[in-house]
Amino acid sequence: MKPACIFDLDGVIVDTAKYHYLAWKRLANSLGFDFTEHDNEQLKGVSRIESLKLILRLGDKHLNAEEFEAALVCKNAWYLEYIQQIGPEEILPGAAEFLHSVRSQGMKVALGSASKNAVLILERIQLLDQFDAIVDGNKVSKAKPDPEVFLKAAEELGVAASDCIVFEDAVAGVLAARHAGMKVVGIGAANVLDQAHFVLPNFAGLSITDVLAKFA
Ligand code: G16
Ligand code: MG
Repeated sequence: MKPACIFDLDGVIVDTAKYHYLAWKRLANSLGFDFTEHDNEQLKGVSRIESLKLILRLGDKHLNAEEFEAALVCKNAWYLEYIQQIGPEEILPGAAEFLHSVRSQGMKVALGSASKNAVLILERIQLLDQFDAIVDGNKVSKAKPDPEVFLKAAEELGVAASDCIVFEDAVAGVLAARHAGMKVVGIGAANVLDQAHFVLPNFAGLSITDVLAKFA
């Protein structure tokens, strides 16, 4: 069977981490503590709920169930406000061309993201039509490193897990792909993503043929 590709969103297709950071920082400040860009690194690929738990631990702050829910709603409203502005110019280097190269080989493409805002973001950056299946935070109950998101993506594409290549920028995402029994290409720093089969700094100048050659 022809291999299929599954892409993470934030950090692979587009850098939404900076907008998540602005919204989390605004929330932390409203609760009376600060949240740094360094702390934000820990949130990459982590679901909204788990991110808030982590931030509250960092700020040594306790919220009751009602306040916790209100904080999630508030953060997301601020995040949506920031991403209203994004467009195709925010697509990460080479990512759109890489997607086109995958499709031109007749290979299927899925999104496997923790974000509940994935469809909105893909619409804004005008890449929604490049995906045969979208599995996002609205469709899964278990966060990465659980393999659920990628296994669902393979199922929606009708492709065996062992025939899928995942592209991920987060450690939890690389582990999720491994747990799913898939091949995984890390996007980012090789020393951080050392569980990936191999790591690329980004997609600039690359096509799927370069990646397939590495797995041959
Ligand atoms: C992304 C980000 C995370 C974010 C998560 C949930 O994951 O990396 O920082 O917390 O989505 O996003 P939302 O609040 O929009 O549901 P991914 O899996 O696309 O890298
Ligand atoms: Mg990511």
